Amino acid sequence: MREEFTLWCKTVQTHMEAVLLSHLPATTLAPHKLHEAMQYAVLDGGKRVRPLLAFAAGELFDAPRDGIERAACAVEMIHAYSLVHDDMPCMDDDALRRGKPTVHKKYDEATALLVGDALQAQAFEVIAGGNLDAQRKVAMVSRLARAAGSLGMCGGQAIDLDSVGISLSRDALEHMHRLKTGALLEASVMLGALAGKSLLGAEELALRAYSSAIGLAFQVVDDILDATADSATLGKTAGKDAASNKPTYVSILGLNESLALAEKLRQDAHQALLPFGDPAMRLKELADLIVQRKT
Ligand code: GRG
Repeated sequence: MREEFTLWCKTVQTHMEAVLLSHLPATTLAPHKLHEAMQYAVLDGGKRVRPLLAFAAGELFDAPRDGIERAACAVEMIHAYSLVHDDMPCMDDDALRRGKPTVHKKYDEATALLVGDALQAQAFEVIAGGNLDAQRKVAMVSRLARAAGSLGMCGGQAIDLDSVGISLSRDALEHMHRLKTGALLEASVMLGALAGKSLLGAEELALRAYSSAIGLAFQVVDDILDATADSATLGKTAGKDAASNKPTYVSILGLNESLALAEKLRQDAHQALLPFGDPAMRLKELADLIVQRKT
C-alpha cells in the first residue's frame, strides 16, 4: 500500500467521525436513549469502506466536498442500520459487532429495531439537505433507495435467511451476495460520483463493472476471514458461517480457489478503471485494500 494512500484513508476515516456526528441527532435531544443508541451504532467503529469509496469516486468527478460527505454519510448510515438489524435475535443473533456489544445487547431489542429504522430515514434526510442541485439529490436518493430495498440489500438478506442449511449453487450464492453486500458498495461509488455530475453511459458502465468486481471480492474475502481469522481480530464472532451451516465461497470453492477468485476480481476491478486513467488511482487502491484486508 502506498504511504500517501494509507494517509488519505486515515484522514477520511477520522474526518468521517466528525461528519457522521454532525449529521446525527444530538443526544441532548429527546428521545435521549434512541439518539444515544444511534450514535453508539454509528460512531467509533468499522473500516468505513463505503465512505472511502464515496470519497474516491466523488473526488474523481470533482464533486463538492459537502456533497461527497453527505453521500459517504448516507451509505454508512444505511450500512450501520443493516448491521444493527442483522445482529438481532430474529436474524443472525450476534453479541459482538465492531469489537463492542451489539445494540440489542447494550440497550434492548426494541431500541435496536428503532435505531435501524431511524438511521435509514436519517440517511435520506442527509442527502435531501445541503446545496446540491435538486436533480443530483433525486438521482442519489433513487440510487440509494434501490440499493437498500427489496431489489438490493434487503432482498439479499431475505435470500440469505432462506438459505441456511440448504446447498446453494455458486450462481445462487453470487446472486445473493450481489444484492446483500454488492448493492450498497456499488451505491457508495455511484453516490460519490453522482454528487459530482450526471454520469455518461460509458462512465456508468465502467463504474458498475468496477463495483461489481469489488462487491463480490469483498464477500469472498469476508468468507475467507470468517473461516481463517479469530473473533478478536475481526471484532465480530468468527466461524459463524460454518457454525450456522451457511453456504460460503470457502465451503463451495475451498480456501485456495477462494483466494484465487479474490485476486482475479481485484484485477477485474483494475481493468474496469482503465478508461479513467491516473485520476482513478484511489479507487484502484481501494480494490487492493478490500482484497488484502485482514479484518
Ligand atoms: C438487516 C436489511 C438487513 C440487511 C443486512 C449487510 C448485511 C445485510 C448483513 C451483515 C452481515 C454480514 C456479516 C455480511 C457480510 C458482509 C458485510 C456487510 C460485512 C460487514 O461490513 P464491513 O466489514 O463492516 O464493512 P464494518 O464494521 O467494517 O463497517
